[in-house]
Formats: sequence, C-alpha cells, structure tokens
Amino acid sequence: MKESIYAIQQAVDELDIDGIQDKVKACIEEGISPFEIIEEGISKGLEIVGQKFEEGEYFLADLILAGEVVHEAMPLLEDKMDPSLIGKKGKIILATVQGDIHEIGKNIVGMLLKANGFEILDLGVDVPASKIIETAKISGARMIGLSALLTTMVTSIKDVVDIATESGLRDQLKIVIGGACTSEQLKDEMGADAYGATAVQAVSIFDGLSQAL
Ligand code: B12
Repeated sequence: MKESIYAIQQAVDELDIDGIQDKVKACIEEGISPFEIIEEGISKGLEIVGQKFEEGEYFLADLILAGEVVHEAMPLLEDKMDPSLIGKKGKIILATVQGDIHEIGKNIVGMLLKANGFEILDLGVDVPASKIIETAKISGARMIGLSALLTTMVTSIKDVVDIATESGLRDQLKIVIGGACTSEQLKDEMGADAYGATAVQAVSIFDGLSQAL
C-alpha cells in the first residue's frame, strides 16, 4: 500500500480529526484518485475502528468521532471529482432505513457512486419509507439504495418495498440493500432487487441497473 494512503487509514483509525485534511491533501497532490482514497484509506481505517469497538478498545464516543474524521475528509474529495461525470448515469436515492442512525457506510457508498457519475439524493438516516417513495415520485429517481445495520430494523426495508407496490411504482424502481446486517438471503426475504456487501460492489450493481433502466 502507498505510504500516503496508509497515513489516511491511520488517521481514521487513530481518530486524528486535526490531521486528516493534510493527509488527504498529500494524497491528492500525489495524483491518487478520490476513489482510491475512499476505498483504500478511509474505508479500511473505519474497518479497524469497528474492530477496536468490538474488542472493547474503543467506545461509542470514539465511533462518533470516527464519523466526524470522515466528514472532515469528504469536502476535499468531492472537490476533486470530475464535474463532467457528475450525474451522467442517473439519480439514486440513498437512505439509512427508519429506526437506524448508522450513516458512515451510506456516506461512503454515496461518495463512491458520486465519484462514478451518479447524482445522489441523500435523505440521511432514520428515513421513513413513505419519504423515500415520495422522493422517488417527485424526483423521478428510479434507483434506491438502502443501508441497514440493525437487525431489529430490517423490516423497514420491506416497508419501502410495500409502499412502492401500493403506490404503483414498484415495477419502475430498483431497490438495492447493503449494510452490516444485510445479505443476499435478506434481499430475497424483503423483496428487494439486489444486495451489495461493499461500496465498490454498490458501484458495479448500480452501473448494471442504470444500463438496464
Ligand atoms: C459506528 C457504529 C455506531 C455509531 C454510528 C455513527 C455514525 N455516524 O454512523 C453509533 C455510536 C452512533 C452507533 C449506535 C448504535 N449502534 Co452501532 N455500530 C457501529 C459500528 C462499530 C461500525 C459501523 C460502521 O460505520 N462501519 C463502517 C462502515 C464503512 O461499514 P458499513 O456500515 O457496514 O458499510 C459498508 C458496507 O456494509 C456497505 N454498505 C453500507 N450501506 C450500504 C448500502 C448499499 C445500498 C450498499 C449496496 C452497500 C452498503 O458499504 C460500506 C463500505 O464498504 C458497528 C459494528 C460493525 N462492525 O459494523 C456497530 C453496530 C452496527 N451497532 C450496533 C448497535 C447495537 C448500535 C446501537 C443500538 C447501540 C446502543 N446500544 O445504543 C446504536 C443504534 C442506534 C440506532 N437507532 O441506530 C450493532 C448492531 C447489531 C445488530 N446486528 O443489530 C453493531 C453491529 C455493533 C455490535 N456488534 O453490537 N453505532
């Protein structure tokens, strides 16, 4: 791994909110793409933070700080994305499902999709199914990405599918799920269209779907 990318991984892992921007700038100056910085630096750093939490080394406050470290990095990366690409591949509604406030994974997925030419309508966290489908109606977006990390909240995915069906929009929409508690099997149980395990997979899934729409 390149040293400058490793420095980003470390800054996230060590919750270095004051140092992250300089490290991102150093990578950008070296010509490393935002995609690589997010995937190899930020995402890997967050994986380590997650492990430390599970092992009892980090606490909830550390996790919140990890989210803020990532927030610091994002504007610098957005600035470096190719503007001629932005939005060319269509609109995607992104949301963390109702009852769930985990946003880091969703935000990374959003950044990578944006870097790959999609327009992202990010509705945030704890989003009611009705708001997601209403946004699809108003915006004309035909692709939806749902993030879910809490096992207790997975039925919120089914709510989105059901409201889409009730509104007569289900056939026109592609609903993709992801997040730590989701799986291929859950996708089938909830009646969604696709499951992605990582942000990189999210990009290839939505690439495929946008061509088929
Ligand atoms: C950070 C974190 C938090 C932070 C969130 C901060 C924030 N701003 O998001 C805080 C402290 C707020 C938090 C709170 C809680 N948390 Co928490 N949290 C985590 C932790 C450690 C890491 C999650 C994370 O950000 N990972 C890093 C990102 C990058 O990974 P990711 O989300 O999985 O996303 C990747 C992929 O899944 C995929 N992806 C994600 N979304 C999507 C969407 C699509 C469409 C696609 C295709 C792909 C995709 O791409 C991403 C990048 O590759 C996990 C443990 C873990 N290892 O997952 C627990 C965890 C998810 N939390 C858990 C729990 C229980 C809670 C609380 C209930 C704790 C409590 N007692 O209060 C609350 C929930 C409150 C609520 N209503 O939501 C449990 C859930 C257990 C379960 N299966 O239900 C976990 C698994 C910890 C554990 N082992 O107990 N948490």
